[in-house]
Formats: sequence, C-alpha cells, structure tokens
Amino acid sequence: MQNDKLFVNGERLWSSLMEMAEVGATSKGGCNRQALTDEDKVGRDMFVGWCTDAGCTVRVDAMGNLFARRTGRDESLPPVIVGSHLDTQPTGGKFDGVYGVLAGLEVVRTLNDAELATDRALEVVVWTNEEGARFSPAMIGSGVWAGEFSLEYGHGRTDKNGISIGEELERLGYLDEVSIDEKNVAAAFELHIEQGPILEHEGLTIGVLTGVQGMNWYDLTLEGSACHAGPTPMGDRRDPMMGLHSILKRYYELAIENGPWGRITFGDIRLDPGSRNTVPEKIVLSIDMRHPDQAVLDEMDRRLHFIAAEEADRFGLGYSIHDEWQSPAVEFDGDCIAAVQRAADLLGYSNKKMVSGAGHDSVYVSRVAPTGMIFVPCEGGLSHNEAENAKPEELEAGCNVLLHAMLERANQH
Ligand code: HGY
Ligand code: MN
Ligand code: MN
Repeated sequence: MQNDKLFVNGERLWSSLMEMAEVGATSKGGCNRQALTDEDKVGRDMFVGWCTDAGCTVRVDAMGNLFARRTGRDESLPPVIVGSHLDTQPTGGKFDGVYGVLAGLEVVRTLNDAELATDRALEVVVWTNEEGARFSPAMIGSGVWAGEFSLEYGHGRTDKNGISIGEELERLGYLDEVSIDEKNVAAAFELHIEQGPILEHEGLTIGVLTGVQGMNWYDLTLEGSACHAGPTPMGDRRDPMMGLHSILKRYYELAIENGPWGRITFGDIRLDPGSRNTVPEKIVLSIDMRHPDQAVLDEMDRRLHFIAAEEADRFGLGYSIHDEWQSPAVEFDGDCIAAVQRAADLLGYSNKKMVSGAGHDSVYVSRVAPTGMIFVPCEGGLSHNEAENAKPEELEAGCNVLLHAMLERANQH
C-alpha cells in the first residue's frame, strides 16, 4: 500500500461510535434511539457539537435533516454529500445508520488533520426517521428532501400515540424553515454495514453497491366475528386467525418460491379486542415484502392480493389490504459506483459488487443526485438486533474507501 495515500483515524472513528452508542443504550448492548425522541435529540446535539468543533457550519431543514458543511475552495460548486441516519430500531444496534454519519465526520476530521482542501464543499447529512419504526414510512426525511413526499405529508405522519413528526421537530427545536429545495448536489455517498451475511460469508471487506432492492409495505386487515372461546364450536366461528393461518403459509411460500432474494416479513400484529378468551373480531398485520427485480416484486404484489382474497372468501372473512408504502428497486449512478470501485482497488481491499437488501436514504437521494453506496461486513450478518456488531478494522476500511471516493468526486469538474 503506497505511503502517499490518505487514511482515516480508525480509533477516533471507533471511539465516536462507542460514545454515540451510549445515547439510548439498552441493557442488552444495543441502542433504542428512535426518531425524534429525547434520545435522538441528545444524539443529534452531540453530532452537531462534533461537527461545529470540526469547523463545519450546520444547517437544519424543514424535516429536521441536518447538513454539516465543510467549505470548499469554490463555494459556487455543488457539494459532495455523505449521509445516513442516527435514529435506530427499538432494539437496534450500535452501527446501523450511525456508522455512515460518523464515518462522514471522520472524513472531515481526516481532511482537517491533513489540512487538505477540496474544490467542492463536503456535507455530512443526518436524515430524519430513516428506520420508519416510530413513524411510517421509512426514509421520510430524505423522501421529503428528494420530493417523493410533500412537507405537509412528512410533518403529518404520526406515531402509535398520535404524536406527529411536525410536533416532535418543534418540541426538540429541530424544525427550521430553511428551504429544502437546495438539491443541487454533485455526488452523494452512503457507507453502511451490510446487515446481511454475504460479505462475511465470502470473506470480503467491501461491498460496492449497484443498487437497492424494491420494498413494499402493506397492512392486511381480516375481519370475522368475536365470540366466546369456550362454548363456541370450532366450525361455528368466523375466526380471522384461522384465515391468517392459511394466508401466512402461502405468503411464506410466495417469498421462498421467488428466492434467493424474495423476502416477506410480518413484524407487527394487532388483534381486537385482544382478549385471551374471546375469538378476535379483527386482525391487522404489517407486511414488508422485497425483491431486487421490480417485475418480480410486481408479480409478488399481484399474488399477495389474490391469496388474501381467496383465503378470506374461504373462511367467510372480510378483508382489506392497505398499500402503506412502495419503494421501487433502485440502480445507483455508474460514475459513483466506479469511484467506489476505484477506491477499494486503490486501497487493496477485497470487494464485490452487490445489491442492498435493506432500504437506505440513498434510495431517495438517488432520485435527485448521482449516488453510490459502500458496505462493510457485520458479525453474522445480524442487524436490527441489539447484538449487532462489526470489526473496527473493517469499519476503518470502509471509511477509507469513502474518503477516497469522496475526494475523487469533490475535485472533479
Ligand atoms: O427497512 C429497511 O430496510 C431499513 O433498515 N429502514
Ligand atoms: Mn440503516
Ligand atoms: Mn435499519
């Protein structure tokens, strides 16, 4: 490895990750720093302080997205941005999202140490509510910024307690009126743990991402009749759970038939009235279905609706499917992919091109800016779990690739 290459400070990156992991830390070693909670505010304030200390100016937009800017030689040029998210799942880990944000800050700190200016300004971005765990849908901060959702829609989304994003931004002091129309960006990058098993299984250090798989979210409602769990014979019931039992079997078969990339997940379920000795009247089931090939995902969508109709009819149930969110499959920008590939090769890291199984803010950012992503392995491919873990040396390698990919685009005209 030639000596004249710039390298990040892996220890400083690791210690900033561990310091941020203390915010919303759970007893099982993970993080619960859900979007726009008090814990999220503490994390945001910490990040803003670190960026200010690193000489950046920080701008907040009307969705609470944070833009920490390191000026370039020519401030008239569109910047290069690097972003991800600080919000976590309720039982999230120390690295999902936050690694991409703090790696962006580490790039700034490294360039400061080297007293290296770039032609274009660099901006490290924190996107609001990437996870979609507290407020549905996911990636709503980047989605409003990219024009996928209106600001009114974004502010109006509420959590399970009826509290809206707009109210929480106001309460936390992260609601600003700055225009969110400044989308003139030369290139955008995001660095993230893979959250799956491929890189670790193949013994590779870097994922050069070519795109993100398509994702559909639904709410399936099944309606029957509440009755007594004791005297009511099984054959006399209109039990939505009996219909759900058949539907679930066929939905899992649908994902497996469309393997190896077909995915279906049922993460949340609500039964009314929710009493142990009353046959439920209504079931609402959350569905997350994914596939990298949009045509296949569209066919899975058709089958999903057909199966629900057929099984509801068989069990004499009412049913409805609410299409909560659709995020079509995304292909990243060829020049950004090539910049990541060149950086990984220059630094001698083993790598492969791949598609992301998880959604990321880059899905929407890629709508308005040339975008690329970088993956590093995580232990056992595990994520959205408090045991999420990654190796410091691999996190450092990913950040080195990010540094060189950003440098290439920041000095390109
Ligand atoms: O759902 C996703 O893939 C992302 O983690 N929000
Ligand atoms: Mn993430
Ligand atoms: Mn996540």
